[in-house]
Amino acid sequence: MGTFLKLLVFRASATHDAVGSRLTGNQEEPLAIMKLYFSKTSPYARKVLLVARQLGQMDEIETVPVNPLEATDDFLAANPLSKVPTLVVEDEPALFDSRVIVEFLLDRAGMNDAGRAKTEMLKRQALADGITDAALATVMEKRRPESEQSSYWVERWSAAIDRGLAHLEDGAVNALEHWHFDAMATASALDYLCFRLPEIDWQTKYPETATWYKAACERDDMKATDPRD
Ligand SMILES: N[C@@H](CCC(=O)N[C@@H](CS)C(=O)NCC(=O)O)C(=O)O
Repeated sequence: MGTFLKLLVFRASATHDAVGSRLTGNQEEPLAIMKLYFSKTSPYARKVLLVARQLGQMDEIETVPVNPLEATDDFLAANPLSKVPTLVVEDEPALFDSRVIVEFLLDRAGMNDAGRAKTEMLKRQALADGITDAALATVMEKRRPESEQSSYWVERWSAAIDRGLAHLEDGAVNALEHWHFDAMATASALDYLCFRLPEIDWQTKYPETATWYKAACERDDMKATDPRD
């Protein structure tokens, strides 16, 4: 872990120990010391929310909905790229993108073991995020005037999604037996495909991945973060 991140983790947990809760009457209420800029329909933000839920960190996080396409000054000051998710911890410079935030939350929970298994999980997360990248780009392109859309790029993204799914079906999905961040990234990516690009009939073509996806969708945290609600 780099010095900067170590410092952030230390400061965040030290501050949390000191002021992480406040007394209201006789009840102790957790105090949110992290602010997550998110959008309900962002699959990257959904992944981060799933990780935070799994790590029991939601009490410490204030969620702030933003439309990154119509960003406020507050949000742009936090993330010059104007993308969600973005995490602000106390008065420290904001953290982005979603993979950096996942690392930070795992560190904060003391659950970030390095090693070969972690590298494989990062790779599966990259695969899932890559499918999401291609799907999101397709969705955005299709919202542009038809005459301005690039069929070259839409076909390239479509091919990337299909190869990504084939790679999942060929084995990566078998490694997703535990609900770790790689599984959360994959579930978010697959559900984004169903949500925004239902015309892609990937579930018939990739049945093992479809079975895994259906089971993931039964989870309470997946239901609680469903972008359709
Ligand atoms: N690599 C980034 C991607 C984040 C991203 O592209 N988020 C989209 C929403 S799904 C966004 O904020 N788009 C606004 C923009 O690109 O201006 C991550 O993993 O966080």
